[in-house]
Amino acid sequence: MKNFLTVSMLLLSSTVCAQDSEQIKYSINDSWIFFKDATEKPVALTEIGDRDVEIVNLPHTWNAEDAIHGATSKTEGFYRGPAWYIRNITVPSHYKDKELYVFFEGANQETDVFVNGQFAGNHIGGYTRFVFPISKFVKFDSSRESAEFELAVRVDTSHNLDIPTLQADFTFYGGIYRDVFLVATEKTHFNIEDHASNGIFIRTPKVSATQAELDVDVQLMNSGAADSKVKLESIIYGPDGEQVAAYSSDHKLAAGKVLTVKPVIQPIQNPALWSPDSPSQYRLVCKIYDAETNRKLDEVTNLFGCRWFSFDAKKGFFLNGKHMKLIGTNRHQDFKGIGNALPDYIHREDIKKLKEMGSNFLRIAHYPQDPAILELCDRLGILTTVETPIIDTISESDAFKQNCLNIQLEMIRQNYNHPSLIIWAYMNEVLLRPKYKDDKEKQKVYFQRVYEVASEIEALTRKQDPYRYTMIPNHANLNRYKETGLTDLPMIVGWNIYFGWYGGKITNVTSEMTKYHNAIPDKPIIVAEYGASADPRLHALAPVRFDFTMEYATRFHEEYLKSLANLPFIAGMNVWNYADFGSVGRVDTVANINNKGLVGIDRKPKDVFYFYQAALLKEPLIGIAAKTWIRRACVEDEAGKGICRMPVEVFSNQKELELFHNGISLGKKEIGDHNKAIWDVPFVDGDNLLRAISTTDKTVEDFATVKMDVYPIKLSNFPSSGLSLNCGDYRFFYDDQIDQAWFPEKEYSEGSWGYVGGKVYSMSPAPRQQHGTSEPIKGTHCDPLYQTQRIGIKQYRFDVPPGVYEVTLHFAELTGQKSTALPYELSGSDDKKPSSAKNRRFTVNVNGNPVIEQISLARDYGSFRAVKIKSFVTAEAGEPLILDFVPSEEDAVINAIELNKKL
Ligand code: GCB
Ligand code: CA
Repeated sequence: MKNFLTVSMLLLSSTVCAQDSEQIKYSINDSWIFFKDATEKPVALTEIGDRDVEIVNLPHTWNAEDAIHGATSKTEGFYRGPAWYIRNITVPSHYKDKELYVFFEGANQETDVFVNGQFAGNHIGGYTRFVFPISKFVKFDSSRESAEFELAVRVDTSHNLDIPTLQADFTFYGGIYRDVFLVATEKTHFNIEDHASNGIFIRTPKVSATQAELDVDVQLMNSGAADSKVKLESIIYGPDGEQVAAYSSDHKLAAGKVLTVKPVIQPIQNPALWSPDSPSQYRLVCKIYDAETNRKLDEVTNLFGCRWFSFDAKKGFFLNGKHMKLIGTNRHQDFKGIGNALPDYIHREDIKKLKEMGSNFLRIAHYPQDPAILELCDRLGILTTVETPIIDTISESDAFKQNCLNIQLEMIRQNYNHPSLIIWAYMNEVLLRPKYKDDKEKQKVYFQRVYEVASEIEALTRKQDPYRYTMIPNHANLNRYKETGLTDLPMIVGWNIYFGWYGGKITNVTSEMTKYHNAIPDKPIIVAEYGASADPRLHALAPVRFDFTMEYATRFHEEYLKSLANLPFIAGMNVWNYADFGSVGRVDTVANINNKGLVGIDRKPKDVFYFYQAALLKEPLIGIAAKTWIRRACVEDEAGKGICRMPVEVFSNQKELELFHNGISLGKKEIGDHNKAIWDVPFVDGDNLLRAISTTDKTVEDFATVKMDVYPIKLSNFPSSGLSLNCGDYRFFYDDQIDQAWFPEKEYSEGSWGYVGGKVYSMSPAPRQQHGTSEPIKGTHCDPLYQTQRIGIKQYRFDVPPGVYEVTLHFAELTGQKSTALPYELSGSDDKKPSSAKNRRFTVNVNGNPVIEQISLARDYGSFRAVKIKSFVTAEAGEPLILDFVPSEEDAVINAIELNKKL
């Protein structure tokens, strides 16, 4: 251990005596009776009657299933409303001398708690913790060993104009979706009633390499009816577990009161500094003893770190005097199939993954998350910013403002001691959808109100915590935020930018951000969001903006990382988002999912994850991008050779790599721009094993297996996989549910196969996507196949050997009434006017015989619905298979085709 404090150090011997007591805290997550019901009065277990109940364990959300509609609708069936959780709790009789609490880590969004039918408390806000004392509602009978009580919890997610979040691009899963605990303390204890904190607030106002000053508030609470005298012990342990110092003080506590004391703590000499590379944590253990009996009444441990940091508008971020570019991601808190009701294991795994990716920064957005998140960031060394969920818009009511302030205060009090936490943020893109578009005067008043609410939150935050920074993250509308004053208020301005995704170009990032910096030259900037969607099922060799391919997302991030890392005034940057997340109301290639994650909602890495890992991680690493695209279809390069060359990108932080394909070396390559090397791999039909190896520093390798369906140019040898063709599209599609690879269409050429005539369907005027539609398609999970279409198709021709063939034609009418407007639109809106479907009618003849006659997609199936029609044809020797599309009204269309040989 470093320098011991000798002057004020007391040698305390805390011999444990039999009656010693600490708070008892255990989860009460299991076996709750759950039902949806609007009643406001608590229902007793005996009164449940024939209600439709379920027995559930916490964490729980009632939206795990209805948040995922597949592609049936945008928000239809998504339950927002009240529901009840009820269970019985049994405690030992001696708890009658204790103070009982029920402690919630989070329930979305308004909660009322009743004990034995009596109201115990109400909490507003879906993302912060809360605690209610409940002793007075529990009846103890000393003749019995135990006491029982009924806990009834009403949770309500109804849209409430007074409660943030009002609207946002993520799913508002309802329920008690984090742990709930029963807490039993002695009558004298640390005050957990201060916004569900643990009653101890540690500040490190002045830290240097030689010394760290501590300023600690300890809140002692006497819940009893009599005054008490206590001794407070505060012991500091170093990162190595050795005791650094210990202090003791005596206090008198008035009955029913809280006393805040500041133990005199000497500065820590030569502190082990906390940083991402070396996240050394100190431990402050506080104990309360009964002054007379010396019985221990309570004990609480807090970890803290010694570090200092600053943001400079020109030079960026400094930690412990050293410059550091903050690079990382944002994170939402949901997971595939379980909504936001995550076991802590997943929270921890996420932070571990972020560390494995090499990131040093996390924006916990758009709301405070499970305690496990900050705990692990502290321990693994990831700097963080956390914020309250005031998003897109505000209500002008005083109740709304009050709720915002209260949630901000809860967030601060509950997360006060984390060394990883450096920024308190609030209000994400709050001017995205300003009200009163058509009444400029009224709008001005609204903007003033936004400013007023923001300035009160800012003042509260600075007062609560003078040693951290504040931030407001805005969308890329520089002038609007500047004019409203929202860029003046916080200490850091955050910008959420999507140049090259929703609009603009990725190559403009440098010039745009330079403009932003020059406009507000004295404010530190964090690019709090940037990202592009990627559906792991979609791939393209020449990707374009807004096409949802894995390859476009990789290009996007390569460009952003290069641009932003080179701008000294950008202090930090956070990818939007670490993982794909649920967003009821969003429609992209996967309905109800925002897929801008570096990993999927199931946490499977995408190519971009490996790109960042190679760029950021110090430990030797190789990541073959191909391993995320495990099943493909392609056409052989040369007739009869059975080989199809495709580029394979390999990311690495090593100098040189060698790639092997099915055991054969494809040569060594130097890692170039964007931490990668590219090989042209001669894929063969069936399994292709790729192995990349580097022996520069030490041996590192990575493997990938790609299963390829190589389609012959001439069908004389008809492939056993059949042909699966995605029409009107240049993208490869992989149906991961049934492991089927779809090849983008190709044009017919003599002796081969493909389409004749028609063009790629695109909407006019073209919205963000340059071809097809992004409307969800009903009746399929393969939306991208049906969202794209060849229109005006004349013919599909296959020069096949004789046999019986199965032809499956896939259609969807892409005109007509769309689903309801998005609750969230980033910049303006796509065409939302009701439009009627084209009344197209056409016949498909195969070798002259109609297999589909006078089909009208709109009339027979409706718009935006997948239609699959299968039929059989015989091709005689020397006879090709020709599908003629004959329109009677409007153009004929085709969205995808499958061809298989049966006999
Ligand atoms: C934003 C929002 C975020 C969205 C994101 C997107 O600017 O802050 O909530 O999810 O854009 O993906 O459009
Ligand atoms: Ca298609």
